[in-house]
Amino acid sequence: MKILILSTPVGTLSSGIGGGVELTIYNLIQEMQRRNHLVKVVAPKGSYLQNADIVGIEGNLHIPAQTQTRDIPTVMPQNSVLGNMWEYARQVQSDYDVLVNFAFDWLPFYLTPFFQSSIAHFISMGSLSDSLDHGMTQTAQKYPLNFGVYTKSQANTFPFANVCECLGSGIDLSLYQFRESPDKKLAWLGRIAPEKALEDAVKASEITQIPLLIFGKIQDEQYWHSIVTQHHQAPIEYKGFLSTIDLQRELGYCQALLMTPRWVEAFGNVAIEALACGVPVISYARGGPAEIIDDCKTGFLVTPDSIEGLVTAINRLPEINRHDCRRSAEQEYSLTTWGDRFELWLKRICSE
Ligand code: HBI
Repeated sequence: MKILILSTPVGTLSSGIGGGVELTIYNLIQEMQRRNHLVKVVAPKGSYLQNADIVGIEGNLHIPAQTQTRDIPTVMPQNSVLGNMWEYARQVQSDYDVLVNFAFDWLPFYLTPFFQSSIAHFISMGSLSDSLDHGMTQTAQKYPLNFGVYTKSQANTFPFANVCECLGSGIDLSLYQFRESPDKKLAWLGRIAPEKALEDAVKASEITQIPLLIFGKIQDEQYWHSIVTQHHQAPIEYKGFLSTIDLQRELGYCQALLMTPRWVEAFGNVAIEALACGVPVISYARGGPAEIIDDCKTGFLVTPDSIEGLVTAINRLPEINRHDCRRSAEQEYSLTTWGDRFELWLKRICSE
């Protein structure tokens, strides 16, 4: 197949602003190229990914949807990079068998019937706004095969849940080293922004006095600053936004990964990255992580927003066998298994 991937308009690829979508797009390129498909990516100018053929497009970035309230109207910034990306796609569409949209924005859904080429929509988050839900639902009614999501719990946040193809996720397991014996420290990993509720993990670290290593892009400076000032006693250490190789090396020495999503996390790639290193995952029982963690076997599912629940789970970590964590990543989340599902989904859309 000849595949054109259209990225998220909130940031350049490799900036970290795109969160899990950046990893998903990177993995999709690798996996489809490995299967001898031709892959090209359209993304905001300045984007970079290893061995990817990227067309950089000028224009203004979009506001991240998760920072807005549900009732926001559809907004198109002046000289929108998304508008320019889809104008490019319109011009070249006949060179491709399928376009894969990763933007969580109204425009690509609205444009679908205007294009001759098939457009596969990969939805990267749970429902965030009524206007976008409406736009997506209208397109889903016309193109019921064309909506891919990570998980069932993510799909269930949308009115068109019944037509969503649950594709899960996957990582290149060869990049992650299993580590048997950890140091006495915990990890938190992700975009540092309010919907990820880092403050809960910091409070758990304060109570247990176990050092917490924090990895990820500081997306909301003010939010980060408020955490640091309110918890200056907490044994936390910010490690920055690391490459996969460096991240997995540090992550592997942790007793567990804490996941504290305030929202319905669509998947939680960080969970399978931890499992791949043999690191158990303790998470609020909501969204993607609740479908990834095998409770009491590869980690613990905790009552959402309960700090004491996190602390109780941390004290139960000796019950977990770290080999079970690595094994579950190998069985469920290899790149090839995920690539098979994604390729099949695209082939079905091409042949419709
Ligand atoms: N917000 N408006 C908008 N558009 C996106 O494509 C988008 C977003 N917020 C976050 C996001 N995409 C993804 O990177 C998430 O997976 C983090």
